[in-house]
Amino acid sequence: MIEVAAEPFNYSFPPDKVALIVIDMQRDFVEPGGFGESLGNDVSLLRAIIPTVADLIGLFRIKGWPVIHTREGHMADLSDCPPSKIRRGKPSLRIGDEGPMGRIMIRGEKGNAIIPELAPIDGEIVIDKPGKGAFYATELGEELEALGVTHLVFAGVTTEVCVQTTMREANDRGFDCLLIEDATESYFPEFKASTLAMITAQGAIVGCVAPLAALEAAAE
Ligand code: C5J
Repeated sequence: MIEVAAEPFNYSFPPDKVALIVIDMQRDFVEPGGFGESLGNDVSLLRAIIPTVADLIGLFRIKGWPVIHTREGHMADLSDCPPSKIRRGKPSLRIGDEGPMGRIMIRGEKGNAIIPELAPIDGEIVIDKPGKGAFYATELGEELEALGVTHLVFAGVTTEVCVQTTMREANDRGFDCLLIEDATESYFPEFKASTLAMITAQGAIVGCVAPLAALEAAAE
């Protein structure tokens, strides 16, 4: 077992049963001109974590531990996008509209791609998800079962939406979860802080939280 100094207590994982899930580090959320910015958000906040996420992915690759990437997006005919989702918010561009990086939040468009700095390499699983959670309407559960994974490490954006939704369901499904706090971010710093507190409250009700340095030190 590898033991990481974490909150609210140390997080232990078997190195042959761990995987990293990098949530939605895609152009639509992280780059100017995407869905995130169309909602009025400052994407520079999210861009700040890119080097840390890259280092985290690098650690998993060096160790030979699985890396799984997710992308939030919809089919071109929007048949997997509930009308309520299209109506939400007050974006300057709605889901499916033509934007500076192709149609907003549509699979296969430039904006839906994972940013080049964190691009998946051959053999890494990429999950296309229509919802906020990465288990809903995807093959993620089956992929994890096939890998024999019991422990999940999380990174990505946004902390309180897609990261938290996925981590909560992973926790319900019996995975032992760790969120890398400097490899996740929100457009709203106060929401990130609240989410970290919610996750670790009540004896890690959703999971543990640690900085990348703690995982790196433990994995040496
Ligand atoms: C959002 C996400 N915030 N990836 N998506 O709509 O968190």
